[in-house]
Amino acid sequence: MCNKISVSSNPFLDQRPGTSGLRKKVRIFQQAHYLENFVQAVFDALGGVSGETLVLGGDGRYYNETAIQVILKMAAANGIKKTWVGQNGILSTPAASHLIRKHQAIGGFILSASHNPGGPDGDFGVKFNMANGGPAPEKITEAVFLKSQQISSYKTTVWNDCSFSNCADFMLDEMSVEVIDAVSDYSDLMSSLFDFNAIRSLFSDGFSMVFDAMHAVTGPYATEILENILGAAKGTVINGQPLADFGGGHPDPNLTYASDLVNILFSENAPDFGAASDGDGDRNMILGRRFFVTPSDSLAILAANADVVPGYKGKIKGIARSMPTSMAADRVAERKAIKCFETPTGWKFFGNLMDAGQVTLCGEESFGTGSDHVREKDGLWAVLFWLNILAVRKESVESIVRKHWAEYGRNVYSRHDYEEVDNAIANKIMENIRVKCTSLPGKQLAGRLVAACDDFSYTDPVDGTFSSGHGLRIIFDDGSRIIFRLSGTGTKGATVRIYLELFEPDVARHALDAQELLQTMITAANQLSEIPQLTGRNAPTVIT
Ligand code: G16
Repeated sequence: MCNKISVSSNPFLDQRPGTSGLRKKVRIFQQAHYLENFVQAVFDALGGVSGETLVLGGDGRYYNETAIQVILKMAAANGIKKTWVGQNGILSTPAASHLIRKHQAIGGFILSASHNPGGPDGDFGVKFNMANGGPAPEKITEAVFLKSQQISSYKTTVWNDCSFSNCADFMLDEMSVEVIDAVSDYSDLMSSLFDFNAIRSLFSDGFSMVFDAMHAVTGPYATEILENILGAAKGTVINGQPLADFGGGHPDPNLTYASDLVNILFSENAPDFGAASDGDGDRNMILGRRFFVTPSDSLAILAANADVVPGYKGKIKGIARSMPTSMAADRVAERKAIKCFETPTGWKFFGNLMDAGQVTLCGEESFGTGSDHVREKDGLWAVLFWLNILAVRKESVESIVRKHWAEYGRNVYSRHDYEEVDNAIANKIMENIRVKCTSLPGKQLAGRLVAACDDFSYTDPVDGTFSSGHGLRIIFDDGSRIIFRLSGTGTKGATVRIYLELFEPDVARHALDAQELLQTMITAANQLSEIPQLTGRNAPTVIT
């Protein structure tokens, strides 16, 4: 008897992937055929997947398991020969990227809405990563969208739901399924990159840290690597149990949402080091004792200190950063005479550069750092990189950052987010700025001379693909920048992001607070965008 069936369906008009896959409210994904249509559109856009291997897992949020059952049955009906699934359906995004590469899969579905809240009223997401382990590039996501608009049916298998609670092999119709413990694969990869013995000694010498897993996917990975393998004190990992609704929290590792960690690190008896990761384990926040490291500075510092890390010593071919990320890393690249690339926001733009061997380290201001060990940003990897540096340099986080600023100058940086703005108002804000920008070059703004204004576009240096509309830039003659951009990852209204950066070479001023140093630029950005008038808000939702 044939268990494969075809089910009739009609297109949904809203299945164009954003910055990182298709992210929507859970209730949207729960509509009949919604998930199925998107998954079939992916298989169709790939030109068929018969005989191929697939990786499947998610961050464990609400709807993860239901979606896995759906996708597995569809994978079998579409002719996939083997699927690797994370135990309990859980894989962190970097672990999934690693498995795709390791098993030479055609790609993998990663089920996550990253740092967005979960639960029945929260968000869900589906992202497809390609055979290189990285997020599908724009030409594929556009092809998926087109297929989703033409769809009339999808393929699935009539089969009972499977269990993923134990590591096991079984057949789903003609497809082999292997449920694996992804933590051990990932920790092996980490031990091949970092000096685990040095980090073990650091902890045995009394170094203290707190890692906030935010009830998201990194808990089991962090507990195994930090506490069990590296010997950090029990209890180092807090909020370590993954929960379908992240304990009601917002699993976004920044100063606002990782407040448990921030309170500990800014308290009287703060530990030496603090870190957090997000819903799917690809983001990271780094804190020293009463000290916050901006993601842009973190990238620059990892690059500057890469030679103390075994997996990277003498191996940094180049660095890439997204356009709104501060130019701190550019200074390191210049000093080390290595290439530096500026890409649009979205990890998918780094893939070609890494595949072509042009860059080793990549980073984004949105708490993303990673390297060519996988094709995703990697939260725990960044934490281990920092631990390796701390183990060798034996200095505090603050001292390492201040010495870095003293050597290279400080790229003072901040991002102001206005979340859940009405879409029409957000578009008006961007349009206002766009119009004003045409006459700004040559004029003074925030006490600086405006050198240029544009809407950032990018031509991929490897395959020549052109991509536009990635953010309005005001660039001053001293290199300072104000950038306005709409987020591509929100699921409710629009998020307006304002990125502010200035260069401060004067060490005496490095001790000052970033908001204070950026104040004239903040005022200018508000006046130009008219955000207070148009939104009725007098402060951003989140400042990082
Ligand atoms: C995703 C992308 C990142 C991007 C971030 C923010 O991260 O992978 O490359 O920087 O979104 O994007 P936006 O500014 O458009 O909201 P994640 O961690 O959400 O997958």
